Amino acid sequence: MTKIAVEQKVLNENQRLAADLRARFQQHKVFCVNLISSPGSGKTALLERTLERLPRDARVAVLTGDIQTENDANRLKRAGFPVKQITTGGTCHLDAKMIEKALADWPLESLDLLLIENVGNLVCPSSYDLGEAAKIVVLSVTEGEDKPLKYPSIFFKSELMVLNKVDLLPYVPFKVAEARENARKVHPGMEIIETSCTTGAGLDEWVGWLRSRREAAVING
Ligand SMILES: Nc1nc2c(ncn2[C@@H]2O[C@H](COP(=O)(O)OP(=O)(O)O)[C@@H](O)[C@H]2O)c(=O)[nH]1
Ligand SMILES: [Mg+2]
Repeated sequence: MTKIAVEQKVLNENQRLAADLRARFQQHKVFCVNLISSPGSGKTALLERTLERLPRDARVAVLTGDIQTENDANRLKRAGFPVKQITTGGTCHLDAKMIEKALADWPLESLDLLLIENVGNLVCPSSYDLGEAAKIVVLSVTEGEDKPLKYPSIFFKSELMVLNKVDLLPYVPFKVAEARENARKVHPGMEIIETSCTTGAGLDEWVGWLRSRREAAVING
């Protein structure tokens, strides 16, 4: 088989598993989001700040992916909600099979919200559906405003861009208006929320987005 044929077979198999996961999430009314960014944009920090803002009895769980280490799971567990690390051992993205395996002993009927932090990478994760209701791309102001143009696939497929680390804007030559324009060139109408995980700016808007998007998903099935 050629390399392309093998890749297509892997992606088709992933699509089948992701469709099963999506059906299970819908059946149990679990709103699942898949956070994607370069390493270091602040996915884990955003999830830490999100969990801190949720009520103690929120029915939320987190799966966090990295090539090695349990560091992110250890950070996220401090909030007291169920968290599992998926270490891929070299693979540059999460796939649907990894999610299915990680969920094997988590009853979906006990969850309303499943937050997935993908492996830090703007390329490969965009090709692997995890059964999520929404992909969210995180871009931080230290990465350059041209990234939506350089890595269009993930910006095209994400419903929302979280523009993080806005507290650093006084110190970096990052043009917010240009970054927003570039994101919308690739994905017209894309939602954008500016956040800082250190000052807390934009975090209420982000948590509000999660809440209202979840309600819409549950109502519309
Ligand atoms: N100044 C600033 N630093 C941040 C912010 N969000 C995350 N960081 C820092 O950026 C680094 C990478 O964050 P992390 O959450 O591990 O990113 P991840 O690799 O995308 O999960 C850490 O040192 C964070 O403390 C932010 O909004 N502002
Ligand atoms: Mg992380």
